[in-house]
Amino acid sequence: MGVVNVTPDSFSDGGRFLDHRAAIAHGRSLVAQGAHWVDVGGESTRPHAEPVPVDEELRRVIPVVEGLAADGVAVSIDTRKAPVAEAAVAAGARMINDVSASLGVVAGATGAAFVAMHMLGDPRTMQADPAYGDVVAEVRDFLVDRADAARAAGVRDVWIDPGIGFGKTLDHNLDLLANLEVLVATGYPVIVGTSRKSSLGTLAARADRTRTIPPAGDRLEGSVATATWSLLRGAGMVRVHEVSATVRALEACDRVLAAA
Ligand code: PMM
Repeated sequence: MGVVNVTPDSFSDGGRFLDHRAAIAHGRSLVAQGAHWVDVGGESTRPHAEPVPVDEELRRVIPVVEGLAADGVAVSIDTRKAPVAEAAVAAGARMINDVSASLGVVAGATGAAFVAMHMLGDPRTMQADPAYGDVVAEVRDFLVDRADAARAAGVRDVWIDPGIGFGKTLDHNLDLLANLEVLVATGYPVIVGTSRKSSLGTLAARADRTRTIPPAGDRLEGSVATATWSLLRGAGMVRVHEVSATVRALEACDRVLAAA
């Protein structure tokens, strides 16, 4: 899944694709690089981000969803708002990617696929000292509950996502990635989004033996490594910004696996 953020302030690519034509062109190029899905979002969920009004989110995303869907692209809408999800599906989106895991009923009513992601709190507060007893078990139990509810609401294609970086420290994120098989064992297909996230900046600074955290656009190696790790450990999809590099890495791993 390739990412198109139509926002002024996303941590990873904020401001680059606010123009609808640029966003559509970027989505098309991600498909040409090998993405099966394009995830279109109009509200930044980076730590401390303020919510965006519905009208503004609609204005940002609907023309982009329409433009890509008209080209036959499988579009996912990244939103926490029912009216945005409904309008996006009406405009051609086939999946609702919901970081609040609360739109299962909307997905059921519209016939869209659904991603239930785990987040502790909301973007304004989530990185203020997140704490768990057992992060892997708690995330799994939450996701199974939300996924079961979405199924009961009539959604046929339900995905679960541990929500890397959403109310989690570096150690929480590593724990979730190291124990991905616990999520895979639920039987729900798993999607993972590590791309460009701040934990990877921290790890890159350690690898460089400096204290300088590289900016979001310079975290490719960790993004590709963790996407590859996730797929090898059983995830069914990864959400990434750099599609071409990820596809190349996966192709190399696939060849090795085929020869094993
Ligand atoms: N991360 C972001 C936004 N949406 N959706 C899912 N399912 N999983 C994620 O990890 C996720 C998401 C934040 O990153 P961005 O700035 O790249 O959109």
